[in-house]
Amino acid sequence: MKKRLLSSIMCALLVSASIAGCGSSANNTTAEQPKTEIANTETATSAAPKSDSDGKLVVGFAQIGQESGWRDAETMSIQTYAKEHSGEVELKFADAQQKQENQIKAIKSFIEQDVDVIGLAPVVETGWDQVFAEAQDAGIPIVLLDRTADVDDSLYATFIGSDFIEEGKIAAKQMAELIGGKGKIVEIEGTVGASAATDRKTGFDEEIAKNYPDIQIIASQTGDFTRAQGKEVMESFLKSNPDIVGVYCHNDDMALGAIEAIKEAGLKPGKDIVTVSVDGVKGIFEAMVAGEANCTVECNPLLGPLFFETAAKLRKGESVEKWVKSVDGVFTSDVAADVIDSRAY
Ligand code: GYE
Repeated sequence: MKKRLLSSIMCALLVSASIAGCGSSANNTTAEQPKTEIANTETATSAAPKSDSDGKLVVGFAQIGQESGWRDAETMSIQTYAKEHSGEVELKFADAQQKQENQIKAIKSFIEQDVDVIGLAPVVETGWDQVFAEAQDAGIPIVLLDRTADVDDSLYATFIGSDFIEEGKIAAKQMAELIGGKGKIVEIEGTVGASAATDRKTGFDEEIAKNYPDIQIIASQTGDFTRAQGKEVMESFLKSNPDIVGVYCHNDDMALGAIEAIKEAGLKPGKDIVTVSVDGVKGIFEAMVAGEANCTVECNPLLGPLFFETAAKLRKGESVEKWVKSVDGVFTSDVAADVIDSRAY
C-alpha cells in the first residue's frame, strides 16, 4: 500500500467491541443507493452465479490458507458471519494454500462470477496490479483484509487491519523491558514478502536500533508464520548461539514452535529465553499462564462483521475509509491468567 501514509482519516476500531460502531461511522454517503431490499436466501460457498442470489450481497473472499491459529480465527469469523446472515449475504470462499497464484485464480473466478465485492488477504505485497485492474475494469471493488498490497491506492477500496509497524515497535519495547535493556536476541520472521512480516520487522528493528544500543539482534530468519517452521528456525539459532536471551516472533504460532525448541535444548522458555510475539491466540495465553512465554502483542482477527458491513457499503456506492485500522492491546504473562477465559480466539 504505497500511499498508506497519506491516508488521513482512520477509523479507530477497538477490537471486537466496537466493530459495528466503527463500521457505521466510517463513511461518506453518496446519492447512489439502491432501493432494493436485501432478499433472503441460503449462504453458499459454491460457485453459483450471482444471478441466482436474489439480491443478496455476493462476496468472494480469497483467503491465504491455514498457516496459523490467527488465520483460522479470521476464517471462522468470516464464515460465521456469512452463516448467521445467510438471508442477506452469500460468501464464495477460496483457500489459496499460501500461494499467490491460487489467490489470483480465485480473484479471476470471482470476477467471472460477477460478485459484488472481492475480499483478499494478500499472501505477499507485490504482484497484484494486473488482477486488481481487471477487477476494477469489471466494476468490482477490492477490500484488503488483514494484510496490505503494494499497489496504487486507486486499485483497491479499503484496507481493514492492524498497524504492523506499530506492533513491531510495541514488541521491541516489551522485549527491552523483559531483558533489562541488554543482550543478544533473535527474530523469527513471517512469510517473506508479506506486509505483516515486513512491517513487523521494520517496526521492531528500528525501535531497537534507535533506543536500545545494548540489545543486538544476532539472527533473523523466516518461519513462514507456522509453528513447525518456527521450531526449526529456533533449533538452528540455538545450535549456533549459546547466549540468546530473547526471541521475537512475528506471530504466536512461531513462538509456540520456538518454545518447543527451547525446551528440547534443555532450556526454560519464558525464563532463560524470553518470548515476545504477535497475535494474541489462545495457545500463547496458555503458554504465558504456564510461565513459558512472556508477552503477546494483540492483532484482532475477528474481522468478519466489519468486512461484510464494508462490502455492503461499497455495493451501495458509499465511500469507506482507505484504512480501517484495528486498535489492539498488549498482554504480558502477569495478566495472562486473569484474561485467558475472556479471549475470543
Ligand atoms: O499475524 C499471522 C498470520 O496477516 C495479520 O497472518 C495476519 C498474520 C497473522 O498468519 O498469524
